[in-house]
Amino acid sequence: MALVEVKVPDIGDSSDVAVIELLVAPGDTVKLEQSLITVESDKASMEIPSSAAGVVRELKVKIGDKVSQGSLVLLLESADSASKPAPAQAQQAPAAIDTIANAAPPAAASVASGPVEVRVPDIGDFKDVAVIEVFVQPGDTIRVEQSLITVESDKASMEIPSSAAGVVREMKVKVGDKVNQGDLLALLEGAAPVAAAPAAAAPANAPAPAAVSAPAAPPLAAAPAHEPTRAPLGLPHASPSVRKFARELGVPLAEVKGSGPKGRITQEDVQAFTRAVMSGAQRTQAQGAAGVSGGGVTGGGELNLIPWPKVDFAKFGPIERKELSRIKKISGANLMRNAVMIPAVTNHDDADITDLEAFRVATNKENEKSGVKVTMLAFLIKACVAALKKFPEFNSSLDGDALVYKNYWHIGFAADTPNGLVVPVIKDADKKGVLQISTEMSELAKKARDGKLGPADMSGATFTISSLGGIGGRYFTPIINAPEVAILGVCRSNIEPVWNGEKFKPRLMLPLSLTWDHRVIDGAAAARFNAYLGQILADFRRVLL
Ligand code: CAO
Repeated sequence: MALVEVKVPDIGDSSDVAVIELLVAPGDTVKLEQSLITVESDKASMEIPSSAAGVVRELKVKIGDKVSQGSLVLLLESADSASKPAPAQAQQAPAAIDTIANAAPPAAASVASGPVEVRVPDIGDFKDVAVIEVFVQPGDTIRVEQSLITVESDKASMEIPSSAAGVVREMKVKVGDKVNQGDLLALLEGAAPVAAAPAAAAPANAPAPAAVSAPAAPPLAAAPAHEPTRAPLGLPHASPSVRKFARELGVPLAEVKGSGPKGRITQEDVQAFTRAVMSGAQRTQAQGAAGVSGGGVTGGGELNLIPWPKVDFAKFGPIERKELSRIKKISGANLMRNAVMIPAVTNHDDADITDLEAFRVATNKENEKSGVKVTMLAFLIKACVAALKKFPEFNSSLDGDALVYKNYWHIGFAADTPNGLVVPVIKDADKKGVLQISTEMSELAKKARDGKLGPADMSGATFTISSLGGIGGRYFTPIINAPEVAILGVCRSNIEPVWNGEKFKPRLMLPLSLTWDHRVIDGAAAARFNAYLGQILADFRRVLL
């Protein structure tokens, strides 16, 4: 067990930058390159990554401290005695961020006549950074250096300023686009020439750079057509990791009150906001607009819910309070939205899987040596693909007044983990055999239990199956995983007496519960889907038809 000093790596010209956030505490296990602290200069927020993996023994900085390259951040107990003070890769990250923050961009070509192109300046090593906010719109008059957009990587958020002044004729990017150096951002009219470029970036919500080194600030080219519709620096004040956290929870950051220095929004603020919304104590603006506020439905469609009951449980007996896991917080917010917003109906049915179960048992016997074990869920995935192909609206999503039919069949399956429910996805299940699906399922289920699923493992599902068959139960009403439009719940199969026209025969029956979105699917279609699924499971050769 070696003790490793983790220091601030090369952060370029920035020195004496303020520590505004501590992202780890003594006792935490950190991975190589995991963000340890957030620092803020007058140009950018940046997260300082760890140069080694291990357990934090002691933090050597606190909020408000000023740090520079070489400042000791923390002491780490590293299992790897060969740990170097700072692997090259880890050293690079903040340096690159600094490049973004300070590089003088090759500003757009600036000519007085005709539209002027404003492009993304030099943003160092960063590629494909996401546009998370657009501050201006066509018709806005902007000054040189005025922030046009905010981009965000996983380590920094930064505002991209305009290299010229003028009236915005056209914005060439929108929220969600990925941009790189040189990409066209906007066309300006009546723009004045610019001698040199402004600084490349300013931190989200930080004060605007006081002065630009090179250019003689050009005069505003024209009288304003109208002022921009929002303050250019109105972006909520939060670090990239807090922004990411808020996005995962679906929390509108602009509505969260920051309790950190200078009103900065912390992770705790986002959690408190989520708790308040979940408990009904607070509404988001979107909920307000949608009329979701609580209990019974009034004539106008407003849900006038009474507040969530607040009970002092300790009055009745001993209690213990435990924070919900991160997964539960995220899935809770999603489940809540899906339960409230989707007019969902559930059909229950049974499928005769007597022959299929015999085939499954025989297959497992044959494959004993290969180590691939097939459970009923793998057959169900394959059977659902066949049913989804026959009833394509079950494999669609609502987009306003239109339905988007997907010509790919990615099946999600709910997996129970110590930290809560996750839904890994078997991609292109139509192209895979039951053995391959079983292999992928067990790999994904293991990753889920180990907390190692990445976003790619859990995205893109077109339909979801939630199987409680290994545990028990009879029927249940699963909640649709929006934007999907249906979900199949499966419980434990039982031997039951089934009338064959002459006598009762013992058959293995599998309980199916199909929940569907009534805006997209009708009851008759749902009954047909279940019946067809039952036919396939009763005679799996139908999958080939
Ligand atoms: N009927 C009877 N037995 C069943 C069955 C069914 N429908 N489905 C599975 N089984 C059996 C399996 O054959 C296996 O038996 P053996 O141990 O004798 O071989 C046993 O139950 C355990 O199966 P499993 O659960 O490990 O495997 P699976 O492929 O069925 O499911 C997974 C995998 C990851 C989906 C499951 O482990 C899981 O997490 N299920 C919970 C999902 C959940 O929480 N859903 C609720 C969502 S709503 O809150």
